[in-house]
Amino acid sequence: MAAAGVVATLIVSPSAVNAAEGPGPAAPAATSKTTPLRYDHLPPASAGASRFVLDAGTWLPDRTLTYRFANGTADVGGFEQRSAIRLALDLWATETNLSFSEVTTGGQLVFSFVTDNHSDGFPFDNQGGVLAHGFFPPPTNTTSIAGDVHFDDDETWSTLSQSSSAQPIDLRTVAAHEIGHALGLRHSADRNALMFDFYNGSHRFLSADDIAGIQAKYGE
Ligand SMILES: [Ca+2]
Ligand SMILES: [Ca+2]
Ligand SMILES: [Zn+2]
Ligand SMILES: [Zn+2]
Repeated sequence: MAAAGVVATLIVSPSAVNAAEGPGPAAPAATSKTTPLRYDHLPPASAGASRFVLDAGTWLPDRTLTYRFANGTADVGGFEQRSAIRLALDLWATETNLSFSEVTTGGQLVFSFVTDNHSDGFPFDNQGGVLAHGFFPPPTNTTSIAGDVHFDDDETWSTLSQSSSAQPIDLRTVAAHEIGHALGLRHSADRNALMFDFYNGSHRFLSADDIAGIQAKYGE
């Protein structure tokens, strides 16, 4: 976790940072619980894009990445929530030559549940709206926050499959999307991709576009 006061780079360009921090025209309002919700503050794929978009960050040459659970949510049991996140990691590991190893201190990908302002410059917004966020790898982020995933604990989290964007929110799906960012994928322009920017219920698989993206970055 970053020290208090550190403003991390969740997104790359200054214009994108401004869009994330203010109610800019590019940020659609998605406050109804029955309409798609934004996974995170990251901007959509730029106009003209048609598929996955790679961030410059990468964990290479590392191929075995470490992860840690910093805390949990009270919404579901500890075993179930950890399993959901491990299954989300496995989605990506299956399609690449990356593997993930759990650690109890440190860790490249650190998962935590937080609310409101949690000292990284990207405060959460109560229930609805933004669900989570994930931080790109180095060198996009040069502090330990690189690779970390924060879940908004003002959402009601579930480990059961969900057919809409209504509460509760499918932890496995949101974790899988944010892990995509933590590995260096930006939002895809492909509406069928897990890495499309809106959550509309469970998406517990990688689409062809997601697989093409992660393999473009890390190989098969
Ligand atoms: Ca980290
Ligand atoms: Ca929220
Ligand atoms: Zn996202
Ligand atoms: Zn955060």
